[in-house]
Amino acid sequence: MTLFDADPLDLLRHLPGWVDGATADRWLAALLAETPWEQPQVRLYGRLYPVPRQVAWYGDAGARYRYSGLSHRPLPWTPLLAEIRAAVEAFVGQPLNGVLLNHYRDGRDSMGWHSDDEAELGRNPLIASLSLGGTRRFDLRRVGQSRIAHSLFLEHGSLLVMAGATQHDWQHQVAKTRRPCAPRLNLTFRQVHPQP
Ligand SMILES: O=C(O)CCC(=O)C(=O)O
Ligand SMILES: [Mn+2]
Repeated sequence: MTLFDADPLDLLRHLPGWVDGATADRWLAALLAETPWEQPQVRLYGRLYPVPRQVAWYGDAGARYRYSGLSHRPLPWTPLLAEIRAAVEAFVGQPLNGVLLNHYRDGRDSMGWHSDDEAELGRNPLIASLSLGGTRRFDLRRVGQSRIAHSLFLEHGSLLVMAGATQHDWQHQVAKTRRPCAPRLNLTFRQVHPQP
């Protein structure tokens, strides 16, 4: 069986409990403590706003990545992130040369509708997204439509793998919520092809 077969979510695999609870707890505590978080500013209608979450970009030397309107030089892999990358690469069977860490401190932190369609990800990128900490809802809608077509609850230790044309046909978001929720980390592993 291949990792991906037919269904609207055919290009998406959600694997709750991909990593055991004790390991997920260890990864969460260490990453919360050791990551040099940043909160980049984005320009919206001529004004600068901090993005509503904290981020960090790690990767192989040269794996520059553009997000929030700026090109980011990667931080070098830590032993822990190298360990997690090796486990994810072994699972998906593809190299992944960078990881974007997102820290959602509480329900006010969020990520708006977008596709991961930056040029440096190539045409049909495989993106492997590990969730640690509080559960948050991950919504999907078709490009050009406002209706949410699918929602997934991304739990502690789950892996979501997006592949193929997901990023052409679909957008995703992690919406703000008024429900109390524990801090959440999301690690999206990507293969970046630096642009000239
Ligand atoms: O936090 C998530 O689950 C989604 C993160 C995401 O979409 C991204 O980093 O591009
Ligand atoms: Mn995304």
